[in-house]
Amino acid sequence: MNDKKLIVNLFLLILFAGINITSSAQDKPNVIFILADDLGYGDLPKYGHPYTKTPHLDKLADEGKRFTQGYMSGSWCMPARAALMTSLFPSREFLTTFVIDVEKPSVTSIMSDAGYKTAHIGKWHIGDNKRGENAPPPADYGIDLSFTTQSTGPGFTSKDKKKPHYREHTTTHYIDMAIDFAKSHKKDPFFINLWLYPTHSYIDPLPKYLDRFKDLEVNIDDFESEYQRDFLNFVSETHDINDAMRAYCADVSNLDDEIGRLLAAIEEMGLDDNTIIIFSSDNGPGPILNNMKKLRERYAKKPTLVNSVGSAGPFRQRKGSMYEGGIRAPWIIKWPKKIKGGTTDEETIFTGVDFLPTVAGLTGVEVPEMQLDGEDLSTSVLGTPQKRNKIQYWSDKPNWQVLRDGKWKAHLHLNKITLYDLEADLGETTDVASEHPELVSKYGKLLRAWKKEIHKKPIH
Ligand SMILES: [Ca+2]
Repeated sequence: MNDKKLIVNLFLLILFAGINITSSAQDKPNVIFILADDLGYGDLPKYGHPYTKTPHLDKLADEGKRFTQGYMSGSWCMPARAALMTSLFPSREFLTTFVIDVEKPSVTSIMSDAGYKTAHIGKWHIGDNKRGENAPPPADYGIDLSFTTQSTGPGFTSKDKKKPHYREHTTTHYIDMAIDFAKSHKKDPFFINLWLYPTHSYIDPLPKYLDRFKDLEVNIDDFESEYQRDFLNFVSETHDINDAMRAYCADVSNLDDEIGRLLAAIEEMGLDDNTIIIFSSDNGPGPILNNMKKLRERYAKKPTLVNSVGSAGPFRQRKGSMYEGGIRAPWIIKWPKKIKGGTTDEETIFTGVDFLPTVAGLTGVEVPEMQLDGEDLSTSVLGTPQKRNKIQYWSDKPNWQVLRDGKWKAHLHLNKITLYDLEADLGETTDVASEHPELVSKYGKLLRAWKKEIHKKPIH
């Protein structure tokens, strides 16, 4: 081979290698993970809400897959979000440090290492200087672009926060940023955490969304769940339930319209077919029902709090609880290229710690050697329901641990074991522990061992 031929061959080799890299990068699906805040399991029409209107999220479900046995791995913002990022139960470390360990892999660092362009836009709340000393900024977790609240990274100024309807305008701003990020990385695979504010209190809806619900008259009996009816009756004692529900529905509409705008932009860019869109919420609906007297006083003082009239669907309790109402979450996943639209998975138990390994599974990204409390459930996303291998645990408080194993949910609360059959009793109304001594013994051992393992250090 003469020199000229060698140069030509080398050139062709480099050219084809380049093409290969480009085509494999283009084959990699993009991922956009939209996380709502305090939106209840029962707050979308697809999950049974009688009044909210969410045409864009309905369409997402019609074109994707909806899970009905979905969870978060924490019952409030911080632990739930830490679990999504790390695939670790938050009570292992996070609930003592309030910072996710920057030395350990996170979903964003893993995606970044695999060649993805990564963004985190919206709430962070997994390490700031309020809770968690010297918390690293989001950029230290393999995130190329971050614009966040409750973090040590860039975000809105205190002047921005004083503007009218600041909270509502954050959503528009974040959606704009996500669209711009997708536009700038049309040719790269990208991963976006888009963690939006609605429907966390305080709600101050924009007039155009309130207008949509101005004629809504609430009939509390329209809610099938006795828990939700009891809660709405409690709110009605001090406030006009129509006003509260109109405001809440307006907030959900605002969220839905903005998500619609993002989905339309992704379609316009021609990225729809190979972009995985995931939607969920970080915990059950607010408020936390731990002290009704205090709550009544708080509502009287700050009436806008009353707008938190979200629904946990058929589940017991709300945000902050280890009952299902605190931890169940809607999960909707759309990926036109691979997922059959309009399907519902009612069997797979899908939790927050499964997010990292499942995203890796769906995108073909290798997970490094690391501790994982979740598992890759991509088979259930792409095909048929999947039986999980790992029992799922929760514990946001030292005196309350729970586990889910198949249809069974066991609680170790104040040193007592209770057992619920979630197949027969979604609302955890009937403790069947006395009928199943063998399960009480098995789960009691597991929960006590779990408690011992996670509470070597004091929690909170
Ligand atoms: Ca939350």
